[in-house]
Amino acid sequence: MAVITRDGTELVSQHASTREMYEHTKAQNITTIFDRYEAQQPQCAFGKTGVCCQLCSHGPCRISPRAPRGICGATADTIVARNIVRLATHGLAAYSHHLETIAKTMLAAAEGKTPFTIQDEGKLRSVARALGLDTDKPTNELAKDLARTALEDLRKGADEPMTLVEALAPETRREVWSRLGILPGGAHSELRDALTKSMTSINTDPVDLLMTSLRLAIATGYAGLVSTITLQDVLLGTPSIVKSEADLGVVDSEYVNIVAHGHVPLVGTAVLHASQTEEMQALARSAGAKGIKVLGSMCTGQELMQRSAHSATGFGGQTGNWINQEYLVATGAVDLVMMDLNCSTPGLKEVADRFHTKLVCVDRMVRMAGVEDIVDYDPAEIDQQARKLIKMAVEAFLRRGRRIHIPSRRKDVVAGFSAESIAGALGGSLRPLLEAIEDGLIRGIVAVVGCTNNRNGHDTTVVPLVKELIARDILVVNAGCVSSALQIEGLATLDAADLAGPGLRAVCRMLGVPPCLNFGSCVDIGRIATVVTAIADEMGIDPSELPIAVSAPEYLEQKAVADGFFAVALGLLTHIGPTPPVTGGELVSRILTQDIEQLTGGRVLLEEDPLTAARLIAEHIESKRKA
Ligand code: XCC
Repeated sequence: MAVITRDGTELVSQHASTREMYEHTKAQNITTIFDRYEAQQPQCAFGKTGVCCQLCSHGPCRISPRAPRGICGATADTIVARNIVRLATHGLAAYSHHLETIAKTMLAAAEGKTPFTIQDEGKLRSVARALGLDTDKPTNELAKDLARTALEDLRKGADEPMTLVEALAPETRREVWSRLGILPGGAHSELRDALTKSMTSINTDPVDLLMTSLRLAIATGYAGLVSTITLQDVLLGTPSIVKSEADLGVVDSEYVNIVAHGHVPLVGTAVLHASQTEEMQALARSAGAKGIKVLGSMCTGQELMQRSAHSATGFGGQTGNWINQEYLVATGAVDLVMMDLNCSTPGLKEVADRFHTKLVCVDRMVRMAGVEDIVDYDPAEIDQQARKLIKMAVEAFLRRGRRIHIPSRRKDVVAGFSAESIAGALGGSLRPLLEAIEDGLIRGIVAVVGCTNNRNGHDTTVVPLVKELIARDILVVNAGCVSSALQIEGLATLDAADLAGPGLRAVCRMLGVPPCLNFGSCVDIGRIATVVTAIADEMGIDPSELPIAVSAPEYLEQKAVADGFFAVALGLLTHIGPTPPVTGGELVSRILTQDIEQLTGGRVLLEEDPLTAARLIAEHIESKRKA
């Protein structure tokens, strides 16, 4: 099977290595995502446009010209908006679990109850200052206060403003959100309210439901993105610029290969550290391996890569994004996959069953039918847990079959960008970057973020989109599964400056950075929001006035929906593809793509063609420059 791309060519994936592995799985009669995608065609047009309601036992109701209302009387717009709220709710719920896990680990670290220790004291003190905590306290006491502030914020009532929003959001934004009545309270209360509202016949006003989505998104921004990444930096270290590698060719058949797969980088980090001890290396050698490699996959992999300057050796590189997971296991050389939250697909089990690969759930939320190995992360036990996982991987290595097929491709990568590491590279401040934007050498910045999606072919939208943006002298900062796509296609190298327009190329050469700055995982959208806030502060304007836009060109799941609304709430043009299930609601579509700009300054751009999207984004950036 193949996806027929816009230019008429047949393509399942942008990446030669993934295509090679797809042919390899087909030859072995292994069914994978591209086959299942085809088997699902044609997909339901009602679901695709968002006008299917399955909430009550009268349903499913599907809106059509013949039946313009559901049995209860709900309109297409009500159904679409209610479905969207429910998607955003899922997103915030998963993010709040991530923050809670990190905050509890920080608390345990400060109490000496886990091997994790505070790695970035400077960041701890600066965020504590912003939150109004007593920074005269010793490090661990302050870390406890910070962790407790985050945990308390999660549990506040809906009518109690979030401390994280008050302290970390731009003042101009807080004014806008307060005026619109969408300043969120505690994340858990917001989740309860949104779930209640989106039940059968409680809140059927599409406009109010959209405002609820914005409210959830602001909670997501500060209880899911900004605070999670900030606490993660305090606990694991702030990224610094580092060289690494990406693509399936990083799998090395001579090593015990352990894959860190998901979003929450705690187990991955602990296993990476434990794998470097002589005891564990000797264990691997005694099994006949050269040693142990911890390989990155999806967002956890990006987190490990971003901080790999801190971890000396052992990080083996990034294998790819979520669509690659079955092909990664089908190399036959992956011994163990640590599945943290989220994006381990059920299809992975079927492929793993054809090989020796052990799948292990390492987060209490993650379970998969047929997977019996469970090592739920526990900060107090993580040392033993890491060793146990490595031992399981070595045992699996001993059962490895002969059917090994590893594509040879691997690309050099420059990663580790953060506000701090960029400022460090620029001599201590972001000013030189802002001057390059003011002078017009760089026209603006686009945050290209989020997942990858097979609807138009794997990574076949994000790669041409980014090439077109940099050719138009627009700096790209990237986070999420798109990062792997850009790394594999060589866009995270210094040489990629050759593909940029003359202005951006000159800046990249001068600073020695790629035209796409890797910020890491989708949680690192919080890092991007922090940089946007810092730039707006530095220039004394609101984020909505900056020549900045966001693009999630291959969004997949519910966290991305919450992220997208957050970007709109921040006042930014937000390109989203493939088209989300909103087009069945005329009013909802109009609000999201037009009217909302009057309220937040941001709006949604729906466009599936990458070159058209790049042109429209560039036009938006030019209009902001003029203003
Ligand atoms: Fe999942 Fe992050 Fe999306 Fe990738 S980017 S498909 S969520 S792994 Ni977050």
